[in-house]
Amino acid sequence: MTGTTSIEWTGGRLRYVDQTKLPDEVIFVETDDYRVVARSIKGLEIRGAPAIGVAAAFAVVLAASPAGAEQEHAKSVDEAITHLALTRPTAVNLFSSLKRMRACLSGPAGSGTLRDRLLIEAMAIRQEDIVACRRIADSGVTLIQPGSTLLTHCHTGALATGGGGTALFIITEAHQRGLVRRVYVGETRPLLQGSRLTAWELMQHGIEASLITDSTAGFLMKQGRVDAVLVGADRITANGDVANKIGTYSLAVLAAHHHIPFYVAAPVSTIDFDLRTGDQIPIEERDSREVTQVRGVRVAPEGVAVYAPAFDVTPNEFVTALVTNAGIIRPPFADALEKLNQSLGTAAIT
Ligand code: RUB
Repeated sequence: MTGTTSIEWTGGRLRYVDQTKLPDEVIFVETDDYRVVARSIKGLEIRGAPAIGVAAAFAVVLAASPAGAEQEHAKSVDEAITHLALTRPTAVNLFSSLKRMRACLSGPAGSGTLRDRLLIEAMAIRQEDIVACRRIADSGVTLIQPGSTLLTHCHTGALATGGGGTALFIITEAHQRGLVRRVYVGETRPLLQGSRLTAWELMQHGIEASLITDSTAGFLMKQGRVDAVLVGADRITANGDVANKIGTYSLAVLAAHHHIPFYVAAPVSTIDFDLRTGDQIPIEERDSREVTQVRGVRVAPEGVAVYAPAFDVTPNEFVTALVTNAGIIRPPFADALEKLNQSLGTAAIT
């Protein structure tokens, strides 16, 4: 699972790894039904902001099944887009992908069938993500000092994207260049993406990794055992505020207190230029059982009240730099992102 194809189009069907079963089992789901993909996104079988965007794009293609008239396709594609948009609210990649897929409905006459246009667009979204991940890794690695001990949170590797990953791709690239001494991985309660996915992926790469409980991070930093923190993002607003997995904000505050650089790696497709600040980002709340149970075993009293936001927002003042496929962006973020947005109007960044 360290390759670059966690989501594959197999000529009419979508094939992907069920991430909820990892690391115990590597189970592939193969389907030609967009509703199955939507369920998989909601249930975190497919997760990670860019991967959600790529999977949703291919799910829309599935809605235009080969049989049936062009007009019926348009109707079911419209329904599929509406259905998929309701799966997860925070990662903006879902919505930007769906917007691009919707634009195919009004493609120029003579430009192939609707299904052809949708497939070309979905392939383009995935290809852009592959290239974006590569660029993020190449830029990000320049920030890593030789002999570094790094801390990361949640999972930002190949499984979370259409390509090689974001923050975790920087880490594996830095390791290949001999720059990384050790990686600390926060387990990422409640759904354990850190322990189940990141620790597993790092071990597959042969990288020295130590798993910590999320609450260990502060003590680790106080002991001088972290040289840099690297995380991904689910949505970055026009002022550089960052929504990412719950627990990211705590790490950012701790890193600032200990004068440790805090880097956020994400493709430009994760930036929502339409939102001014992180306060405007919709934060998903998850089912209380994800907190009261660990893999189906109850670990809290029956009936206890739960608050379970899946993400938090880190204010831009705690972010040292954003590592994107358009390069490394440093404060003041509002100005830098405004310039980037303007340049996007004139040249496509892949
Ligand atoms: C995933 C998560 C990841 C981001 C960033 O949350 O918060 O850190 O998606 O990933 P969930 P990337 O597991 O709830 O989907 O850096 O690859 O964009």
